This record gives sequence, structure tokens and C-alpha cells, in this order.
Amino acid sequence: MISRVLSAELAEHAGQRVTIAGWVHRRRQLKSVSFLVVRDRCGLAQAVTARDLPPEESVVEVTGTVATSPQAPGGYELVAPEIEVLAEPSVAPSFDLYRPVVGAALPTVLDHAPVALRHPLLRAPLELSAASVAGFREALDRLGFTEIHTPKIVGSATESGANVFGIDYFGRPAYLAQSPQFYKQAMVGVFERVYEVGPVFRAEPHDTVRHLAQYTSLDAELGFVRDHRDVMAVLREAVAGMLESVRRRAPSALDLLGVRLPRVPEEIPAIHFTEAQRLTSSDEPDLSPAQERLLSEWAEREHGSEFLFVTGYPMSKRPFYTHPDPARPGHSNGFDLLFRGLELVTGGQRLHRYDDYVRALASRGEGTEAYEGYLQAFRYGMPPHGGFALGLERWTARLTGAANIRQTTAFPRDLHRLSP
Ligand code: AMO
Repeated sequence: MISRVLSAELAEHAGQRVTIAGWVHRRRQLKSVSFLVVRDRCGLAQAVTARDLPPEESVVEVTGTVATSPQAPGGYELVAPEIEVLAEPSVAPSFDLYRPVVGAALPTVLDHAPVALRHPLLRAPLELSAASVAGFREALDRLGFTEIHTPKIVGSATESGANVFGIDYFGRPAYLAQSPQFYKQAMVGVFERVYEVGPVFRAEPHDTVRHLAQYTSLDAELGFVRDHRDVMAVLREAVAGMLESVRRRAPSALDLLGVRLPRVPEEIPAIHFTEAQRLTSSDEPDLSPAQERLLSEWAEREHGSEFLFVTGYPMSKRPFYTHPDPARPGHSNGFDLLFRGLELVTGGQRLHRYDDYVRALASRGEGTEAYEGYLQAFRYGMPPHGGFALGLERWTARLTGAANIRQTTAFPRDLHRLSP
């Protein structure tokens, strides 16, 4: 009987006749013999035949007898194959997909993403992202969190009014959500512990290698915290879970990209903002990318950690929902997590009393009108709570060492790019 198998399963079927299905990845036509390399969802498989071969990216089913072959990918190949062509490409890819290295420049790759991403090396970062998200979910599920789904069309800005996309919502002004911030806080009142994996939108006017106009935010929020340190402990578990999942689910992508996974210390080192400023000889109210790099190097040197928490950011630099540090006026219970020189996560403890929100908004010259929907939750009693958001593309970029965040997302959106 003929059964369909995956390229990675050929060894289990030595001597049998099996069918594999996939795309023509590479072909080599010699005088008397031709080699056809088929790419399926888990790798490559070779078939040897005497006949002419369909062009690259043809979709094929190949039925053949599994024989050992030291030169073939995985050490096995299909002999005496019958090749059925299910679809033929109408054009040849405009750059070489069939070499082990990717020769094309990033803009070319992005312009041709639907076909370029089929290259194992270009696909691998996306596999790491998928495995990371699965691990994030697993870790938080284990800790009693509930996954939520919140609106991406919203009535007010959350992070700051400046970088929000406005849209026309049935004739009323509305915005694309910059963060699920308000909704995840409201849902703490419902489930106590929640998380969301979803797209967020930032009208970033800067053309940088670490900003996108749409990215995937891994958000969590939990109630009954003493302060931000309880949130940091959950974040540590989430990051450890993501790494464990990547190791388990995507070993071949890790291998292909030569990724060196970081170790997550039992307790990730933390440094207060004022100390971070002292170390980097700065008195600016925020950390620059250069300072973040210096601090990461310091953490590596002093603590052997590629992760570093920076706590106690100035209140003036955090959004109005941020909880102040009761012990240090002007400072907040907000933190960032730096990973390999880059801000990966922002989080903190939030205000939880209605009156505190009214005061916080007033002190920033804002009324409550635009936020009534949000503030409802706080009128009805909310526990002390906090949470965080981790940028998925930045995570994968730091894991893989990608110089540009655009290498870690299939169809990036930025200042210039709206297609494909
Ligand atoms: P913040 O605005 O700092 O915090 O965003 C959280 C994390 O999201 C990532 N990030 C981005 N990634 C790609 N492109 C961008 N333009 C971009 N902007 C941010 C970063 C960053 O650390 N509501 C708060 C989170 C919270 O307190 O729970 C927030 O959104 O990795």
C-alpha cells in the first residue's frame, strides 16, 4: 500500500514505496540521471530519475521506493519515482531561491515575500516566532492565566496620542489599538490573570531597524500583586517557557540559523533607573539605545546574564496608568526588560483606584471624558495589578541576531511598505 509521508520520515520507510508531496526545491539534470529535491513542511527529500524534471516551485507528488543514499538530504532518497505535477509556476522566481545561502538584499526579499519565505533560511525565524508564542501560551496557561481577545479598533489612544493611526469608523473618528492595555486591565476584573497575543499598531515616523508600524504584542496582566516585582517573576517564567518551547519545537530552525539560546537566570538581575543612569553617565529621563547596549554589556559582565530588568523609570516618562513608587518620589513601579542590548519588554504596576486615575489624568492636563469606557472597571473595584508587553519581532530578532526586525516578520509594515 502507498502511504503519504514527510521528508523527515523516509528513514522509517526504507525499502517501501511511499509518496511525498511538496515543491520542487532544486533540480540537477545530468546526462543520464536527474536529481529532484522536493521541499515539504519539514525539510528536503531527493528523488533520482532519468526523466525531465518540472521547473522549480512546481507543486508535485512523488511516489518512489525509499533507498539509502549518503549524498541525499537525510541519507535517503526515492528511486524509480513517478512524478505527478499538481501545479506549475507561471514565472520563475526573480532571485535564486535554491542556494543554501540567501544572496538577495532585504528589500528584494520583502518585495517577493510569498515566494522568498519558502527558502528554509528565511522561513526559520518565523518558525522560532511560532514556537515562542506556543511556549508563551503554555507557560501562562500553567500559571492560571486565561487567553483573551480585545478590540483593535478603539476610541482613544493608550500609550500616547502621538503615534496612533486614525481611522474613519462609520463617520466617527477612531484609532487602531496601540496596545490592549485598557482591555487587559479591565479583564483582570473578570479573570484575575489574562494574556493576549495579537497585532498592535504604531504610527512610527522613524525608519529604524527595531520599529514596525504593526507588530505582534505578547501581553499579560495579573491581579493581586504586591508590586511590579510579582509581574517580573511571571515574565521570567514566560520567557523561560518561550525558550523551552523553541528548543523542543524548532530544533532544525535553531540549527539552520546557528542560534545560541540564552540562559534565563532563576532571578533575572535588576537595576534601578538612577543606578542605570550613573553607570552610563547620563542624566536624561529616558534610556537611549546606546545606553541600553551598555547596560546589557554590564549585566553580562557583572551577572553573566543576557537579560536585565531596569526598574523605577521616572513617572514623567511613563503613561498615566503607571503606579508610582511609594518609596521614591518621581519614580514609578514601571520596568523594562533588556535582552541582548535592546528593550524587549515594558511593564509595571498600574494604578487601581478610580480616584487615582482621575488625579493622574488631571496632572497631565487631561479630563476623563475620552477614557470613561476604560475607567468603568475602576469604579467597580479592582485589585492591585500589573502586567507587561513583549514585542515578538524584537524577541526573534535578538534570538537570531537579525540586524533588522523586518527579517523576523513575514509581511512587515513600515513607513514605506504596504504590500505585499
Ligand atoms: P511599549 O509601548 O513599551 O509598552 O511596548 C511594549 C514592547 O513592544 C515592543 N515595541 C515594538 N516592536 C516593534 N515595533 C514597534 N514600533 C514597537 N514599539 C514597541 C517593544 C516594547 O518593549 N502597554 C505597554 C506595555 C505594558 O505596560 O503592559 C506598552 O505597549 O518590545
